[in-house]
Amino acid sequence: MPNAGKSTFIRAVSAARPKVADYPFTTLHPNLGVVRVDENRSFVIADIPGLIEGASEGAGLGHQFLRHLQRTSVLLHLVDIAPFDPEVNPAHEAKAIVKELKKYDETLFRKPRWLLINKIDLVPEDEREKRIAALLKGYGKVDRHFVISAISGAGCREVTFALMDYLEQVRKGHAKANSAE
Ligand SMILES: Nc1nc2c(ncn2[C@@H]2O[C@H](COP(=O)(O)OP(=O)(O)OP(=O)(O)O)[C@@H](O)[C@H]2O)c(=O)[nH]1
Ligand SMILES: [Mg+2]
Repeated sequence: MPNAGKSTFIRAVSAARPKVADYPFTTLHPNLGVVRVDENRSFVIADIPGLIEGASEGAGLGHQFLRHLQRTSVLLHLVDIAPFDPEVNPAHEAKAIVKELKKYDETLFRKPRWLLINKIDLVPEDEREKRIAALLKGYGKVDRHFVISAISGAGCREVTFALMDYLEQVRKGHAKANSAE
């Protein structure tokens, strides 16, 4: 979704410096960043414009860039766990995006997808467990999930290490980058 913190995340884990702002559709083009986990191990990450409901029919911008994701090994779905509007249900929003992805391209839908539950810093500590559980329940099946604060960097290194390990498995042929292949 727009405003979920995708550009903030790529800034946290790479040297890429895309614009970050508190309004939707800040990112208009994909940004690439190199994530270096140590001296000899790195991978490339792409930040794309946010998707919205109706994207597969042309609403918003994100669909124009989904084709750039065809060759990626894993998708990261950034979800804002603390939307500004308390009426907004993060699980509903997130599922709507997954539906768009499926409508747009089944093979993207079937790619490994990790859920990054972002903006945890905005949730009071005593509510975190409950809100995370509700999001996971509402979202449905997910390969892996991480709880992060892209703005403070909390939890972000764990994501990059897990990604690096996973990509090394993919490169060795031990894991599938795309279950449709
Ligand atoms: N409190 C808090 N704010 C965050 C976090 N991550 C991002 N933000 C804020 O959320 C707003 C949107 O962040 P962006 O990184 O621009 O979001 P985006 O997903 O790239 O948005 P689009 O490019 O419009 O699709 C900015 O005001 C960020 O500072 C976080 O972990 N915690
Ligand atoms: Mg952005």
